[in-house]
Amino acid sequence: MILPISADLIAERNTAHLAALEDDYAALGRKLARAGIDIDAVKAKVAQFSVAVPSWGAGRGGTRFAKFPIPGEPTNIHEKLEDCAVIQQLGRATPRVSPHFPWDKVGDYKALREEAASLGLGFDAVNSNTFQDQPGQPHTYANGSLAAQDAATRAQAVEHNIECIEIGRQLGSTDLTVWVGDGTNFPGQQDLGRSLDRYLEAAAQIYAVLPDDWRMLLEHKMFEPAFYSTVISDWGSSILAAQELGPKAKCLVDLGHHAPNVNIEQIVARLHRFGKLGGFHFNDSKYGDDDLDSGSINPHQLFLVFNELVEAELNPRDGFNPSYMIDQSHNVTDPIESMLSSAETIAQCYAKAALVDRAALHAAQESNDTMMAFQALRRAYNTDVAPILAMARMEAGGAIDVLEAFRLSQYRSRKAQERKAVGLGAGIV
Ligand code: LRH
Ligand code: MN
Repeated sequence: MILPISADLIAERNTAHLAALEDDYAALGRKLARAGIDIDAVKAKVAQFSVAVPSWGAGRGGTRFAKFPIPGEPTNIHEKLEDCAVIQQLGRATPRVSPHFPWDKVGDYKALREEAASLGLGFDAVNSNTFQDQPGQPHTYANGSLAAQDAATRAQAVEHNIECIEIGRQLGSTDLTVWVGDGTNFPGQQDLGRSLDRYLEAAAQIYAVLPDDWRMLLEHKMFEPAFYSTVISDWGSSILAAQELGPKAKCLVDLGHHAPNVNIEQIVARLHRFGKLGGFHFNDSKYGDDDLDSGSINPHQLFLVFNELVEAELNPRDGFNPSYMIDQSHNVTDPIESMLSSAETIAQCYAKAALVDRAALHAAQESNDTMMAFQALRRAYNTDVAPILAMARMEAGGAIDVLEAFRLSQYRSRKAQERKAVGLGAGIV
């Protein structure tokens, strides 16, 4: 396996950081032991934890106003895979890539799967795209896709999703993520009931061809690109649609797809309760679907989501195997640095949630000792778990200080020499 960053550089920098890491790890180990927690057991859980990176996150993102490319950013799926391999080589927590079609379309998917494997990568959920028109496309999605009024347009959208499943089978995926931007900008523009019926009828045609070991992950979103109504706008619409479709249909929670201050961790608990928690698109936001770096605005919310996931792990419902994926738009940072930092933050929230003294929490909950219940979570949240993640990462061959190693590798400036420049533009990719 030829990996993009020099293993000697990683080893040399790890040697420089090792003594400090071992000191921090030992000190944290003593602190956790006093609470009856074995730090090596938590490290083992963290070593098993992983989150997929979005192929579309490897390039600079933008808004409707503008996108500011950086020299050396990837221009196709091959270069995106190379960059995702850097994130996996240094961080050791992102061994899978979630591709998006047709953005990542190639001629030979078997070869693409081998190419990814040669970089230490596999593929997670495939994402369909019926929110943009492609050159030469017979029917426009301007008035929707799976919920479109026009039957030929719905059929085209169904066909595209079935094509994504076929591609995914060749890539070794077992999940199809279906997000549709279908909705309206004006009251009365579409019948709110009939548009959902059209969506359900079309989604059922996709569901009908899902391979036995596959899942269809329905992604709800409150608004954008539609600004009056959205067909699958919230977890309620999503779980009802998933229940209507069948056991292989689950719900995907994109953290940025809710109104400000919505209790997302409770949505996670509800979807889990009914066996419909299929996956996540991790990111953060302050206002709308800002697609900011995970935990960069509200790390406590991300911790509380993982607190529900650890509780769910302890009380599994049918098929509890949520797909963890990042979905961010890197408008002002180097995408590799953002995904290294975000994967670290996500894994930190998982590790903190694993530190919660569940017996003390449950006892306080059962005796209505509100303060001690809250303190059981807060103690874990306040624990600096960075030494555990760094030790797990180093033992897996990664870098103790991922951003230092990435910058010292001068990977981006090397790619700026090799890759063609990305043109100015606007939009998410
Ligand atoms: C929609 C969304 C969806 C992707 C797109 C790139 O906002 O979250 O998951 O298809 O972003
Ligand atoms: Mn998403």
